[in-house]
Amino acid sequence: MKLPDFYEADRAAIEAALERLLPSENTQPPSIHRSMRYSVSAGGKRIRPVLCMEAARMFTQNVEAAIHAGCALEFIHTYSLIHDDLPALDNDDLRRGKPTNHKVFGEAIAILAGDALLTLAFQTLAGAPVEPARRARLIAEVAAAAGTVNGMVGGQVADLEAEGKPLNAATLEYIHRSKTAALIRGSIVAGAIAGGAADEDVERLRRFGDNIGWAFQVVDDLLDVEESSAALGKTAGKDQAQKKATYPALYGIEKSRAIAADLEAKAIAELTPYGERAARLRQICEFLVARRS
Ligand code: GRG
Repeated sequence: MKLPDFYEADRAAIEAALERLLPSENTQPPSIHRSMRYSVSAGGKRIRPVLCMEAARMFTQNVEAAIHAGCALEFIHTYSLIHDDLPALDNDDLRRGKPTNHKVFGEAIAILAGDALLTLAFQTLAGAPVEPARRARLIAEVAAAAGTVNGMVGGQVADLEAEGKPLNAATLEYIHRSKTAALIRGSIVAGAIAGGAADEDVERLRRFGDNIGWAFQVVDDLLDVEESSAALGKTAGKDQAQKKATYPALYGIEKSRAIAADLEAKAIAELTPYGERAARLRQICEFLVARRS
């Protein structure tokens, strides 16, 4: 589906900033910098940084700090994909339409590239051009989103431990809200903080982010069933093969679609007080739920 023009413009600003922030390929030791650049530049949708920028734009014209935060979030997201693809986790060969990082650089460098991207994320946040108190809040929010307490790593652990076991709704909800929604919610909250939002707005956007991030993973589950590996740029049909905890597995396709639509509606309802100011965030929601990859 065609992305709105503003999305492409945000994405171009993010690509340029990622390029500036990553050490060049010939910086010593070159192997790790090649490996980091390979996965970051393999062509993701850049959803997290675009959400971060657009959340900030609701409160300010100056989105420089949000671009820093967005790049940090994209570094963390990319680290999670590299590690998730490793033989010890999902053991996958294809990501973003290319061979996975460990297939190209070997497992040791792939592990270290993930570690290095996580570290670079916090270095990037520490350099965000925003007053120190907000910078500290950005660091805390992003760390929590990526961490173990209702965050990405906690969700990933629950996901691994649920494999092959009988499904239940509460565990499935915890996995999706932690593994995936936490970083999406964190991107939106970071954007609001970087943009100077009042506390009440930060909390409203947190609820928005939780619901749209959760919907995003329900849609991801549906795409794994409905789309081909070529369309997704990653191996399709793996969830069922690995007996993963997914919405289609527990509720079936139709009900899962209805759940995603309901979560999208709940997310969009949080934007009501902002009227036209939130038009772009609404458009991104539509794209996230209707996407085919
Ligand atoms: C710490 C050893 C270790 C591993 C970490 C935390 C983790 C492994 C993995 C994160 C879990 C994960 C991969 C969740 C899936 C989230 C998801 C739907 C990813 C795909 O996001 P898109 O569609 O991808 O935004 P692109 O490629 O477009 O950026």
